[in-house]
Amino acid sequence: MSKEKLNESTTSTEEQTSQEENGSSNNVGRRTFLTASSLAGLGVIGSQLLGCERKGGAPAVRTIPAAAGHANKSHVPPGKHDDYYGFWSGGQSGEIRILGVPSMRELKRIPVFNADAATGWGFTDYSKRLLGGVLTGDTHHVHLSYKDGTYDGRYAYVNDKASARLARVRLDTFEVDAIVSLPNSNGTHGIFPQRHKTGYVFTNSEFRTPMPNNGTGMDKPETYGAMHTAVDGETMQVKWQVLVEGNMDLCATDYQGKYSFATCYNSEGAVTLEKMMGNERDHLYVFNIENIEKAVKAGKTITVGTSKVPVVDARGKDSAYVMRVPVPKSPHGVNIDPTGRYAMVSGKLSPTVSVVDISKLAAAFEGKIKPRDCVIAEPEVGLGPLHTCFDNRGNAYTSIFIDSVITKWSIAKAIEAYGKKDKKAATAAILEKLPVHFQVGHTNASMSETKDADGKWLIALCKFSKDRFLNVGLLHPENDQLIDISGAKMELVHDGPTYPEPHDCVVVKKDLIRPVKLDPRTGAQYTLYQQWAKEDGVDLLTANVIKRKKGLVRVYMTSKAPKFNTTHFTVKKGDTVQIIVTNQDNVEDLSHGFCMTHHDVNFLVNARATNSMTFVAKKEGVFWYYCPWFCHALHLEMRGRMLVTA
Ligand code: CUK
Ligand code: CUA
Repeated sequence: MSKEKLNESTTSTEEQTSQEENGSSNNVGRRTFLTASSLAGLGVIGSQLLGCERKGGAPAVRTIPAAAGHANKSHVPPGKHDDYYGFWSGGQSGEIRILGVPSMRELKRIPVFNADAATGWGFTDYSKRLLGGVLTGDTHHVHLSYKDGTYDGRYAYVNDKASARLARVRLDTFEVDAIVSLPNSNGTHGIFPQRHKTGYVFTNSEFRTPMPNNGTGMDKPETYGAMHTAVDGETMQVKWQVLVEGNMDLCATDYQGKYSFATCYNSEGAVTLEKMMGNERDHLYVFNIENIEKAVKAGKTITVGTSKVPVVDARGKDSAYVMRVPVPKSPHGVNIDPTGRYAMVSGKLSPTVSVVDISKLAAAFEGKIKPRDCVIAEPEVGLGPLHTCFDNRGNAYTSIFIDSVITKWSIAKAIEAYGKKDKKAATAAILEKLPVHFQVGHTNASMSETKDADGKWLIALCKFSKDRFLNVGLLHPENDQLIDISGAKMELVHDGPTYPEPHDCVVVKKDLIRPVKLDPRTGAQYTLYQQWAKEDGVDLLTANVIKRKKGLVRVYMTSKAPKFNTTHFTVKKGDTVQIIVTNQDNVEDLSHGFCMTHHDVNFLVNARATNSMTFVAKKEGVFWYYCPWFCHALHLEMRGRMLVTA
């Protein structure tokens, strides 16, 4: 949609008066706010928003000029490694994906909240315990554990928006080791770990619900609330929650461990889209962790519903626990710059990014200044700003959804221009706008979420690829574009089609991640199998044992290429059978697996790992089981028989 058109449809907002205390130095042109009237008809103008012209209902066809060929920069020759690990959330796939950057080669998918036939995740006994029967998920934000402001290579955390869960991945094995359900939370969206050490991982509830959510109160949305939840990143236990009135979107933490942040796009407390866009300003919530911890310690808390987690009730007005910094309008992303001084809050329905000076927050908490006084710049970056990342030269890069650009701007110049009448200064802060293809959501840059941002690569995670790739039917790939930001100008170097729909990624220097190649035989999964073996008087490492207890038959075996040490066993029709396989190969990448034909049983057993799955023997007969992973010249012979008798 052209800007003229958008302005035309929004001029009425000029008459609206701000309901917030007005930062007098607010230099934002109101006319560019997006309003209910301009966006409620999204269905009508949607095709324009997406930049495709539809005539007479015919599908849009538009030739996209090929991007200039800078492909060599992203080329990593065969046999060579990438410089960075990219951790991608997997969106509705419920997984995490690992990419090499800059090649953008997909190296691995880590099943998290989804069921995965390749590995058996979601079907194996251990994964079932973690997932509790819920096999869909929606992962938006993946972040790693920190020490002293940079990644320590221990864990990755990821949210499940669909079922309010937080999962942790061990970065030695690249496997999930814990999943926690978050009480009193609906639509858990933004997450962020503390950056000074492995402390809390904070999560935001995006959807407000009645508190407690017990089947009453639907018609009183003014009483709904949402939770900012602190999970212990070591134990993965929920420590406390803060109850606020507005819905929270993205999450961030400072570098000192003093504050966590949440954008709030619905200060109206509405339950319909039109009404959620009523206010000119919403908020950045700032949570004061020390004060909250004190309240928890002193027992100044409530419990909500059936959960025993202590809850600090901070609804309604500013307190020692939560402060609301007014920012325009329905803000989305909040990102902290690598110096740790500024929180950048993207306006979404305002063409601005609000720069919050973190060093001023203490004075605002003490009531010495107004919360809005913490805003020290508000550059106009384009229509629909969503997320911001950084280089190491004082520049910020904001993803602009509606305009489909990445806007590069100077933080120092934006601060300088704030409040000045002189339009030149404001223009000077905006350095460059690079078109991306198309409708970019998140953007992130190499090491951008750490103090060691290095200004090399930027990823633009575009929601639509239109016709930039071969047509593959109804659902098109998304387009994760790689942009070189090391020079004076941004340079698009690679189009990366992705299966829907990663939202966010972090790009991490490869030396910071230290994966193992053989299962370390530590952690919760291995402990579970050791426990079973102990109960049954079995040695996992040599087991060739069948243990029968009421209705349950445990079959322990080992695998070593190209053999299972158990070549046949017998069970009765109706028995519940648990197959426990320990891989005795001490050779990296020598994975075996176990597939029981006709029983929906198929799982992976990595080198030195133990894994298991349970099924019911429903039908008499001889059934072959086999190793589904090509492990040896005699791999096809790696099999055995189960006899099911009447
Ligand atoms: S959200 Cu998707 S573009 Cu879930 Cu991080 Cu902003
Ligand atoms: Cu073991 Cu194939």
